[in-house]
Amino acid sequence: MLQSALMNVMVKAARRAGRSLKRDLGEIENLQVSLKGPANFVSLADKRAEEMLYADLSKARPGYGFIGEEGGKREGADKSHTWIVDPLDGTTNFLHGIPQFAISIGLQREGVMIAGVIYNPANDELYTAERGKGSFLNDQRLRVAGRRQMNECVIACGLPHIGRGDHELSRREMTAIQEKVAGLRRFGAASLDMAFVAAGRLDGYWERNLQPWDMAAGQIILREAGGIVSGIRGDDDPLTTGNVICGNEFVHRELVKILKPLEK
Ligand code: 2AM
Ligand code: CA
Repeated sequence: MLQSALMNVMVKAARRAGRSLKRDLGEIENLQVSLKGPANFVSLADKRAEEMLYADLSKARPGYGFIGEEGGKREGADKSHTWIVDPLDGTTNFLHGIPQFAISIGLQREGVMIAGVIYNPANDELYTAERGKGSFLNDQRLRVAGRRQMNECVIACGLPHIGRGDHELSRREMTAIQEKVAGLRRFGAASLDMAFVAAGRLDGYWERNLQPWDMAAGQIILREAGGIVSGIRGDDDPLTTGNVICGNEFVHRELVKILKPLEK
């Protein structure tokens, strides 16, 4: 696959930070047995990965703004471009040695996502997309699944964490969806859930209370794979509302139909 200069920069940065996370994952597996656990170690791993990404991306594209989960917003001289970066999405999985986590890098120009990379270093799966050029998993072109019967669909969700979000609402949502679909899943890394929908592994996905860096890269990867992405209301922007529903056109519409009325 011929890669643009921009995609080269993003992929190289993701792979370097990914090598660091993968080394740290090995260490974490040893720390599980200690009483103190790996929590502090993970927080360092996370920060180290973000600093690597910031160093590589800002060196290659000086002046672009940078929004990262760990370091907050860093302004640059170029006001039209902003990186939106999660150095470690799926932190809880990583902490427990579960190999479902990723680095997520999105690039926004004038408020529109123009490129995205999601990389899981544990299994070396690299998802990429640029506006108008399609989505890829490694070298393979992606397309969302074509299912139109909800009872054949496998749908993923996210659940609010302890002390966050509306747990009662999430239970109502799960009950409503569970009764209509072939399978409900909860993987714990929003960026990869979106990438899985783009790859046709999942038919749809929804979650509330997310941050822009959880979804920025996923949004363009999904759209370039022919998927529909919105907030829970069906026509709102997930990066603004923090809520996301995605799937093919049919599944997206069905999920909105089921979930929207549950909001009070
Ligand atoms: P994170 O691992 O980078 O925090 C899991 O449902 C998804 O929710 C993950 O993508 C996770 O990203 C995200 N998330 C957002 N806010 C969170 C929080 N306060 N605690 C844990 N996960 C959170
Ligand atoms: Ca995240």
